[in-house]
Amino acid sequence: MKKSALQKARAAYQPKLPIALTGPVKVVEGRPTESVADQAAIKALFPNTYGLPEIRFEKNNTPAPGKPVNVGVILSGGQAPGGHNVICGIFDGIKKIHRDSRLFGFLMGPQGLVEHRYIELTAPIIDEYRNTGGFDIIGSGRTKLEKKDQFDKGLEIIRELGISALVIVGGDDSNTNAAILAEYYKANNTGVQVIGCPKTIDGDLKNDVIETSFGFDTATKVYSEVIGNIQRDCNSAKKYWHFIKLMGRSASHIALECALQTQPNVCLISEEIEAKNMSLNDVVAYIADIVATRAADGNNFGTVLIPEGLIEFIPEIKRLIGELNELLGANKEVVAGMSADQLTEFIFGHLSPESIAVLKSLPQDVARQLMLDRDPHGNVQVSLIETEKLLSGMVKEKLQANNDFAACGGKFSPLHHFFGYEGRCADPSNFDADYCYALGYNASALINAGVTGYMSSIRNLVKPAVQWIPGGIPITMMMNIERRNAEDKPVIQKALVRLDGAPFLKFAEQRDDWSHNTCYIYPGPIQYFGPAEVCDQPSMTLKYEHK
Ligand code: FBP
Repeated sequence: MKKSALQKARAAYQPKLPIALTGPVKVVEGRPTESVADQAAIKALFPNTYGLPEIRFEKNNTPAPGKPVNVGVILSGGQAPGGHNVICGIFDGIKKIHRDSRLFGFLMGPQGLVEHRYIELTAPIIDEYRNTGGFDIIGSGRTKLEKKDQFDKGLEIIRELGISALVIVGGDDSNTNAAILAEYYKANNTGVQVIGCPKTIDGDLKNDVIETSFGFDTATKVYSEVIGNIQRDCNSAKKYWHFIKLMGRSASHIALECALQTQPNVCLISEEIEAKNMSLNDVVAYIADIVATRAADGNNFGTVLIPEGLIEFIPEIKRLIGELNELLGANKEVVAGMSADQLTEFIFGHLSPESIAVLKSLPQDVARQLMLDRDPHGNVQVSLIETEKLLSGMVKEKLQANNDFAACGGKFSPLHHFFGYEGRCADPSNFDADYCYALGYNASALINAGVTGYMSSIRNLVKPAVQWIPGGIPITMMMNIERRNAEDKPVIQKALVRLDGAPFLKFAEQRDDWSHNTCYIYPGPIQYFGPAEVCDQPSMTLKYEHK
């Protein structure tokens, strides 16, 4: 693989490890845990992996000789910067335990395990990928690992390769599946451990014990750089309104973090819109009002950040999606072979009159996406819905009906952007490079400790990396029961933006100033080499949450 000069220099970067992981470790067990909600139901579903204690690793001065271990790794779901370093960390960790340990990578996500497609990850391969972005070392996929025949098929190759532990690197859905797999392998006395790693740029896999998922830091820094560049352009020409949709699925963490980094004129937070019960019209009126006020001050330009999941949080659309999920989930067999037209007719024949009215009020392509496009986990594919165009079109209509806007010579020229894929495979920031390497290295310590059903956890992340605290969290501890596709399912609770949390409150106290005055910040590109205050800073979300 040909490398750029930066990549060559970057390959030599040695990620920092928490001090506790720099030598042999001892396991310190905490108290038994409970799931975040629905304790009885989760306990009944996970009789072998429920209630396990949290684990912390401390430095051990008496090294214990390790045995060789064969480990399998799977990258699951959307790409996130730093995934390669998780794999490098696992590799270095198991080699440290014993030099004859081996690492196998299953290709293109969980399906690789089921279909027995894999490669052995040897030192020359690993060295090619240190500190690089992307998941291309083994590829990723969104297959849902949830059925007994998939688990049994996986076990065949696990046995053939002498694998005793599997590391699943994924978001909330993939780690939910990791917990189910861990329970199944434990219940059947297979001796195969399953360890999860918290990945997703969306930042929604976090809680009291997992401070952040990896990839969020780099992705938001990449988007903030580009938003900053747009704002500088916008402030130079003073003629466009930029509507910028940002990835992040349901949660608005990415939009909020980018707003804190760049201070745009408008940033919508889906969770707030739902809490205030704002209709689509209310949201449009809010933006149009800011556009008109800025126009009255002679500022016919600005920036609007839109979280990609916004549409799901507008109460009338949320109700519609809920009804669609129930309807399609309860009629899986009936709708299975239907053409798009037949399905549309079926849906219109069964929805409530209110939801039909909402569906009809939406542009045709948006209505179609809500009805027909779902990912394998049943999620609406919000990244495909052009909310930025929907909103700017409606804002334009509202402004045309506003005489004051015309009277002050207001012009409204919107431009549209969607930032998502641009940031998911960027070379990891120093934070993500260190965090991911530590997560992987720590996963090898969990394997060596003989546990299963745990998520690799590194805490104290606002401190320098050497002070980070490594350990493991039972995945069942993060679970509750939720309605998915017309069924009650055990799932890891998704972390949405908390309206009483420090990052949102910080934003809320400043946003009026940002709307009416022009207070843009231009963060510039990620710096990999240089002073720690420029290169080694965690996200603002993490700083405010753990101050
Ligand atoms: P994960 O939750 O699997 O990490 O994926 C996150 C994400 O990047 C979302 O922000 C986005 O909505 C989705 O993936 C896009 O999916 P795809 O890569 O399948 O287009």
